[in-house]
Amino acid sequence: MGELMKFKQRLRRNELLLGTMLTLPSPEIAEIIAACGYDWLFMDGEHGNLSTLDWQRMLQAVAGRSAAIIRVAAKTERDIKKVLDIGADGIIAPQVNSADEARHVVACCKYPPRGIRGVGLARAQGYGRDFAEYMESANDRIAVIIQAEHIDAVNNIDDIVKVDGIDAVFIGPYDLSASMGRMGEVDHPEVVEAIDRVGRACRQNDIALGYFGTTAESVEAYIDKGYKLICAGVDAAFVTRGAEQVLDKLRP
Ligand code: 3PY
Ligand code: MG
Repeated sequence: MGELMKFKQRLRRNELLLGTMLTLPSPEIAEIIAACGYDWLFMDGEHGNLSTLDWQRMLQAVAGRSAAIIRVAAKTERDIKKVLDIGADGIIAPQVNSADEARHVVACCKYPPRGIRGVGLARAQGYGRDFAEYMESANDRIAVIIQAEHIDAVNNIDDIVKVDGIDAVFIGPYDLSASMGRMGEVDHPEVVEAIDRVGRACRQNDIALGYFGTTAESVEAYIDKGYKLICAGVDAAFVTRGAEQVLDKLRP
């Protein structure tokens, strides 16, 4: 549980948190990447083909070396409860486009009376051994991260950032660009201006900012802009690039 508090504390202190994305249902890859020293892992249940049991095995392999933040497939009480119960350090909710949706996500992450998270024995509380301590602190310890990745979210951002309980807003540049009719053009001036609008609203409300890029180079501009929750690279792409490099060197 120590790692859990540390991630939220570091987010609150506005420290740079470097992460990468895991999309493959492999405890071994999670173990290898965690051992590299990433601050956090973006475990993707939205596009990745991962079950709750896959995530649990991956969390066991990571063993607290990196914070494990799971992106849920759907912003439902059921999906969010399941990933928190297995011991995720926080969740990322995709496509949060209004203040009402943001309020619902926060409520799903919090036990009553603050929210609607169901109570049950699970790995998160040592299968019951740490039940009382977890119940007491979970509402404060779990990181609630919402994604701004649609032009509707940009247009509603001033209301969204006022919702109590949001720990970070994470930009999804690919979906955002797609929603603006510029799919994949993440550096197009109109897309960058939309992202900067989100950035300004978050800064005014003291909310940490996150950004995703497929390479180190693609996130550098956002680190320079003060974004702290950075996710660079994807597990499958690491394997592809490494394998291609060797073959390219050897092929006559
Ligand atoms: C996007 O770019 O749409 C993402 O969701 C990245 O996390
Ligand atoms: Mg997205």
